[in-house]
Amino acid sequence: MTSRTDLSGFLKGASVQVDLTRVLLTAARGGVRISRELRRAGLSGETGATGDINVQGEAVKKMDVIANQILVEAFSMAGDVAWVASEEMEEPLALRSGAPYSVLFDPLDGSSSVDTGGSVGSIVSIQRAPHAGGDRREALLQRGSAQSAACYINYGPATTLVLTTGSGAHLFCLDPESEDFILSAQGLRIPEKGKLYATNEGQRTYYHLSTRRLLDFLQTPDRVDGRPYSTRYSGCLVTDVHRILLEGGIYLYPADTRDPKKAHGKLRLLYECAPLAMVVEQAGGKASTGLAPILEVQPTEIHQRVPLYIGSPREVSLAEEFEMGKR
Ligand code: AHM
Ligand code: MG
Repeated sequence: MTSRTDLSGFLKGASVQVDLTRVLLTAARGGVRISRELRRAGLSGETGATGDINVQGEAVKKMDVIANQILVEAFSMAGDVAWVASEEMEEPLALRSGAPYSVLFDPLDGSSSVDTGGSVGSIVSIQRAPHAGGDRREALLQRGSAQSAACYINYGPATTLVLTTGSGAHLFCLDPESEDFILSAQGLRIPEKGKLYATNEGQRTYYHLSTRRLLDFLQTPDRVDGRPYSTRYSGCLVTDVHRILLEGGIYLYPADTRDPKKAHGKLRLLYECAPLAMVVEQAGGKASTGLAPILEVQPTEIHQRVPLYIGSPREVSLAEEFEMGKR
């Protein structure tokens, strides 16, 4: 039998601080429980919508609520977590005064795919909590570059977890029997250039001219440059970014002209874009708003949205050139 390294053994071997290790293991255990619930959702009546609309103005799925409860409960019992903030909660929740970390998460990304058997994900950002606790909003509004760790879990044909603590990005697969995450690839490297792009092109009419010109470029044949690109879009950010991390290319959810209230696109900075940016950058990729690095954006609100261009360095730099009007 080949030797296996589980998540806990990996973090120990990598000399990750003990308290940060506990928080990451808590996130992973939450992911195992969510994975279990997802597999049973069709049998236990956990599909469909609750009828509620969340703080983002989006219909809440039953599995959104369950996944959120699982993570809030897990971090509540962890002891090392001062605050949690979630896509599904209007306000952050204070857990333990003086604890070293705050955790921000999207409990079930792409949840509209649950009822139709598509892949979904969880995204987790871990940042240092300020010593004195501080005002709840101020304390959590940290740049992505200040994150202590970030991870995502992709619930697909297999459940996979990719994490970083700032020393590379590492891939783990869930063993469904032992329910351990087993190291599958250490020090992931995203291809410098890819052949795929992921975006909701049905909304192209609403994209700014600069973005439409970028798409035109990606679609224009050029054998030497490897164009046209192919589209792969699942409707789940985690799944699409995971594919791009492994195969190269670019995911974009740009700003658009459709809804003045959402002039910055759809995706949330603190618990979607920043943690994915940390993971992808640790694998040698890039993440940008089109104008600036995602990790350098100073948040002003918990549920702040930003345009996102993420993936291989070549394609993200190209997208920046279009969005900055250099091409
Ligand atoms: P969610 O967190 O409410 O699921 O929203 C985020 C999702 C992403 O996973 C996905 O890439 C995007 O929204 C899809 O949006 P659209 O339907 O506009 O393409
Ligand atoms: Mg999401």
